[in-house]
Amino acid sequence: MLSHLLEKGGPWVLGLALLLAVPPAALAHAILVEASPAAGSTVSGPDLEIRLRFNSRIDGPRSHLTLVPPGRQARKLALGKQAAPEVLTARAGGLAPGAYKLRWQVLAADGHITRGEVPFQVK
Ligand SMILES: [Cu+2]
Repeated sequence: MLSHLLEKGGPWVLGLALLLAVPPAALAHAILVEASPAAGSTVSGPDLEIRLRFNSRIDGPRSHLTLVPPGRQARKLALGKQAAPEVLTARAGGLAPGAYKLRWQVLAADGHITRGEVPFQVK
């Protein structure tokens, strides 16, 4: 099909095809665009639904969410089934009031790993 298009459209179609096939790498890194809980927010415990949305597809099985409770050891969270390719969800229970950090490390579709932290409070 592509060769057929190339015969008709010539170099212009080839240029477009290359543009679509090779997005700039910088755009394909996973960047967090939406977090629940939001960074700096205060949420009610003790149970928490976590949802992170990124700007690109995430390889769920090779991505990690870790919760750092106040003054205690970080715990790895089990990820829920991905509702969408760019969304990660998890559930945390039994959260005492205090300052928490949600650490994320994700593998994007372009093979690059990015990580970050979302600080929030539980009341
Ligand atoms: Cu990348």
